[in-house]
Amino acid sequence: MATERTFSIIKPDATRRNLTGKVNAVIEESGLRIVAQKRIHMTQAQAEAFYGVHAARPFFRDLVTFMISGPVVVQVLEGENAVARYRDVMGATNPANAEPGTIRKLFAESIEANSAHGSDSTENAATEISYFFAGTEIVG
Ligand code: IDP
Ligand code: MG
Repeated sequence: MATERTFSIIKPDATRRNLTGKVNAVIEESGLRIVAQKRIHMTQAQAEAFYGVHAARPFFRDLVTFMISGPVVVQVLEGENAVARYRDVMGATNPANAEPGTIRKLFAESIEANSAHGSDSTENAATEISYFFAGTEIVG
């Protein structure tokens, strides 16, 4: 299996509750490496563009409002099969359906305020990483 990179966001519900370190501990204990990381406050335009694929979904406006409600931590994670592995480490979108020990089961407040984002394909990972990071900011 190849070494991959995936894109992660620690969402505003988690930064608000001072959980950045606890989320990062779950990531690192899974074996994934945090090879880039910064704390930012997304603009509305950034959040709308990032979640543009969901523009037609009924929850889109609320999701954008939530994502700009406070700071987030954007990250690049690296490891074997990182895209699929981080999806497993995060758990199901709805924390009620997430496996024990996953970030969303441990920390999420709701299906919307679910503490973490992770790319769903290697193609989307590359797009999402380049949206927030310059190549020189990623240090394996
Ligand atoms: P994912 O984050 O597990 O990939 P997506 O379906 O891509 O889930 O949805 C993106 C984000 O939109 C979710 O992480 C969550 O914050 C929010 N979301 C998804 N479904 C719902 C919903 O039914 N109600 C409210 N928010 C939702
Ligand atoms: Mg998704």
